[in-house]
Amino acid sequence: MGRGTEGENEEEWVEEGEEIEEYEEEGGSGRSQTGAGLLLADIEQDVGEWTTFKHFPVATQGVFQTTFNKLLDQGRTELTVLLLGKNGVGKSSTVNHVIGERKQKVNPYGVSTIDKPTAISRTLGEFTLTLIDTPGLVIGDRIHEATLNTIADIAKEQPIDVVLYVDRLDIYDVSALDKEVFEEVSRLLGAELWSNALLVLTHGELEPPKGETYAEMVASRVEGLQGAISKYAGTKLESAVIENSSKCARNWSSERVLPDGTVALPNLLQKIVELSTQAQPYEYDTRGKSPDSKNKWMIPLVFGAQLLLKHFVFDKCVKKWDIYHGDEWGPKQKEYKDEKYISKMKEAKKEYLRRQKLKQEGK
Ligand SMILES: Nc1nc2c(ncn2[C@@H]2O[C@H](COP(=O)(O)OP(=O)(O)OP(=O)(O)O)[C@@H](O)[C@H]2O)c(=O)[nH]1
Ligand SMILES: [Mg+2]
Repeated sequence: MGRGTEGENEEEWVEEGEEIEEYEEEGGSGRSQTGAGLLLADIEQDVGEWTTFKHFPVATQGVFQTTFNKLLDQGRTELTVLLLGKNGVGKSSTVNHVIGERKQKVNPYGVSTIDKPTAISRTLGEFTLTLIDTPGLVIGDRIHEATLNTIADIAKEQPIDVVLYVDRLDIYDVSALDKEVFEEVSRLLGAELWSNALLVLTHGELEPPKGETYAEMVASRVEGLQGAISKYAGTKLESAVIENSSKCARNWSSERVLPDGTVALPNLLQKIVELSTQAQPYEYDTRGKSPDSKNKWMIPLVFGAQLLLKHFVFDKCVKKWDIYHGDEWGPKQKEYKDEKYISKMKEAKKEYLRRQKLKQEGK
């Protein structure tokens, strides 16, 4: 195993703490289509042949081809993957890593740009892979709802096969902000999104703390996030670790390998494809999710339930109450049992009827 950039036509890596360089587009495959042929007005799309594919290590190319062929055998010619996560966790770096181009702007950690979501599609033979990169989900210490709403708009028109929920491996706790992110994602996009989600942990080339193995360190980070997300997802998300740095250790085939020997990129792609064959694509369904229309669809149901409740429960209770306790003139009324009172009432009624009769006879 070695280190360095040989073997791949590497993107220029923006290491943490480095100055942001003016972003330059990689020559070659992509044609930027800003404004034309967009999925939506507020997303940029870049579509092109995957000409840089040949720059991947040969072994990686083999895994990608075999994996895409599996989908083609099932009649699937496209795979759409959306990346989601807080700011600076490595979403754009992961996009660049997977397509093998320095396409998406990568910022030093802590410096965020509120960009539009960008869809990058690369076609290899009959197969097209689309990656949708999104801006970070947090502004200051608040959730960036506008990003989530834009994602909802995208997913209304473009079914998403797999969502990559990206976070960093080298953070050891699940914060209150993380929990808020999971809650808001579930509220605004619908908890069903998690059925299509894979947990992706960047910064995978990490030394475990003393007394812990690499596998234990990864497991504890994964379990922490899985636990917090499962409150909404109902299940534990599958996970994959990735190292986006070009300085990562490599195997004999020049592929980046994690400290536990996992060949990171092919492993990520295989997990993505596996998940895409297990779950129906995620499509945003407006019912009950947007704050404006939230629960409106329930109104007729609630009205129906109220009618049934009145008919089967409330009316019956009132009737029962009347039978046992009597209403104003019911059988349990005190006066009702008073013989004198009853005969007095009877007399009054007789007198009333007699007068009515006389009135009718004109007397
Ligand atoms: N060492 C290492 N650095 C990484 C890795 N992934 C990303 N980085 C660095 O982390 C910083 C942020 O990466 P980005 O890809 O811009 O993160 P992002 O999630 O797209 O950020 P926003 O778009 O601002 O939300 C950059 O300095 C990257 O170079 C990784 O796997 N390993
Ligand atoms: Mg980014």
